[in-house]
Amino acid sequence: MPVHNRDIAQTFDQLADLLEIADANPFRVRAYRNAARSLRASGRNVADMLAEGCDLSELPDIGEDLAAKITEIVETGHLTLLEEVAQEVPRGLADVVALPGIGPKRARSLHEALGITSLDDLQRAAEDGRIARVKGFGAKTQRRILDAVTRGKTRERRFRLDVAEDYAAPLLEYIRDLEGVEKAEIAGSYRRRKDTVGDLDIVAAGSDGAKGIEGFIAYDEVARVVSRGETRSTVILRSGLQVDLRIVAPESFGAALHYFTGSKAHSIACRHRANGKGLKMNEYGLFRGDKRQTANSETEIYDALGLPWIAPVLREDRGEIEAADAGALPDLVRLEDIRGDLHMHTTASDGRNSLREMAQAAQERGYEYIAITDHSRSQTVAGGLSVEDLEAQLDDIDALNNTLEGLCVLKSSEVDILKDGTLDYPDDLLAKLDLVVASVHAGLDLDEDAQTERIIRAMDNPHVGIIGHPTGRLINARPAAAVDLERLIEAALERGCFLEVNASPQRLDLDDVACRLARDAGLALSIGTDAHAVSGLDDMRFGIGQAQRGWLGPDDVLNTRGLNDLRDLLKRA
Ligand code: DGT
Ligand code: CA
Ligand code: CA
Ligand code: ZN
Repeated sequence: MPVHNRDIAQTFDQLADLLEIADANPFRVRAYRNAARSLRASGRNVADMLAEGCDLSELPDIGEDLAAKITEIVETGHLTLLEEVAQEVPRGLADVVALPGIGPKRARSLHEALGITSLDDLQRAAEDGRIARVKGFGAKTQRRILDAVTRGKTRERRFRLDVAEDYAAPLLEYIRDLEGVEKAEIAGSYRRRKDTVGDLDIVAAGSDGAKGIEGFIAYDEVARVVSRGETRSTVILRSGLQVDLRIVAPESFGAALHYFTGSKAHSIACRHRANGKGLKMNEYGLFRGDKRQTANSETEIYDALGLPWIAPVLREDRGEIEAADAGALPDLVRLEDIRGDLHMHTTASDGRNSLREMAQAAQERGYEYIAITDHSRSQTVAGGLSVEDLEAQLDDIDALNNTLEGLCVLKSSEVDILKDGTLDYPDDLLAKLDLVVASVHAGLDLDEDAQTERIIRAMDNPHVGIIGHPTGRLINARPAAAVDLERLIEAALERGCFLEVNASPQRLDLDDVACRLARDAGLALSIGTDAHAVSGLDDMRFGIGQAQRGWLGPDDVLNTRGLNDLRDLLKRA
C-alpha cells in the first residue's frame, strides 16, 4: 500500500494531539506539528524519496529523529511511538480531542477534573451539568460541547478541499487516460470550490461506458466498490473519500456536467426556468417533447435557458440566475488579478523559509509586493518575535528591498489581539510598520459581544490595517468564534481598515458567505495566504475560490491594487 505524505502527516498530528493531552513539552508537540505541515507542503513524495535513497533530514523541519520515524511508517505502516503514547492516554480521549471546540488542553482538564475518557462520558457530564462547574468552562461552553457531541455523532465526514484535491488530481488524470473515456471533469461541490466536499462527483464522456467503469474500479487507491453499473459506479478510496463516476455519451456531456455540478438548488432553479420555456432538462440533456437539443457543453444549456454561462462557484441559488437574467453577473476576481500577498511567515517565527526565500518566491509568482507578518511576542510557541527581533527584521527588510527588482517587501507583523483588545506590541513600534495585521489566537471562546468588542477595540488602534482570520475557525477542527460579522464589517468601514480572507485551506476565513456580506456592505477584503513556507503562497487559489463564491470582483479585493494605491488605502486618517 503506497504511503502518502498526508498519511504520515496525519500520524504526526495524532501523536502531537496525544502528547498534548499527556502534557508533553510544547516544543516537542510543535516539532511533530511542524513536521506534519512540512510533509503536507512538500511537493515530493517521501516514500518515493526513500525508495530513491534520499536523505529525508534535508527536508525542512525534519531532523534525523523524524526522518527515522518517517522511514518506520513507510516501511511498516505504523509508528511504535504513537502506539506507546496511545497506551498511556485513554483511547476515547482522542475522540474527545477531535471534537470541534475542545482540543487537547480542554480534554486534559476534563479528564483530570471529571475522569472523562470518552465521548459518552463527555455527553453524560454535559447533560448532568458537571462540565459547567469545571474551572475554565461554564454554562455556555457546556452547551457548546453538548451540541458538538450530538452533532459529531451524526455528522458525516467531509474532506477539506485541499485534501480532496490531493486525491482528486491523480484520479482525474487516470480516468482521462482510460480506454473508453474521451474526456472527464470533476463536478459537484469540488468544482464549485466549496471549502469542504462530501464526495467527489466525476463526469466522463465516452463511447464505451462499461470499459471505462472497469478501468475505474481497478484504480490502485480503490479500497471498496460500493456499486458498479454499466455507466456509473461508486467507490471508496483508501483515504475514505467516496467517488461517484458517471460515463455519458459525448452529446450528453454538457447536460451531465451541469446536472452533477449542482448545486442541487441551482439545478432545480434551472429546471424550473427550462420548464417555463417548454423544455425538459435532466442529466441526459435538454428536450423539447421527445426531441433532444444539443448539449455538448454547458454553454449550450445556459443558452437554451436564455442565460449567459454561470461560473460553477456561483451556482448556489443565491441570486445568480436572476443576476444572469439581468445581465448583472459579477465580474469575478481571478488569481491573475492578485498583485501581492499580505500575510506570510518566515523562519523568524514559525515559517520554514527565510525572508529572502519568501521574497524570491513572490517574485517568481509575479507579485509586486508582499507583507512579512511574523508572529508577535506573546505567541511564544509559534516563535513570536520580541521587540528587538522585530526591529532587527525591519533592518533586514530595508537591506533586502535595496537588492530587489520589481518587488517591495512591506514591513509588517501578525500582531496578537490580547484578551482586552489591546495589541501585543507598543504603538511606537507599530508606527514603524507599513501594515499591521491583527489577529486573535487565544481566547476564542468569549461570548459574541465580548469577542466582537475585543476585535473592534483592536481596530480602534489607528495602526491596524487588516484583521487576520476574523473568526478563527479551523475547518473540521475548530468552529468559528462567536463574532458579529456585520458589526465587524461596519466597524472596519468606519475606521478605514480591512478584513482578511485567509486563504489557507485549513482556515478559509472569512468564508464565502461572509465575503458576500462584506461585498454588499462595500468593504474590500485582503486575500492572504498565511504561508508558512514558499509552497504556501500557492494557497492563494483557495482564497480566490471563497472570494468568488462570495461574488467578489477585483475591486472588492485589497491586494489587486498597485503598491501606491494599496499604501493610500492602508493609510488611516
Ligand atoms: P457534497 O458532495 O456534499 O459536498 O455536495 P455536492 O453538491 O457535490 O452534492 P452531491 O455529491 O450529493 O451531488 C452532486 C451533484 O449532483 C449536486 O450538486 C447536484 C446533483 N444532484 C444530486 N442529487 C440531486 C437531486 O436529487 N436533484 C438534482 N436536481 N440534482 C441532484
Ligand atoms: Ca459531491
Ligand atoms: Ca455524490
Ligand atoms: Zn494567525
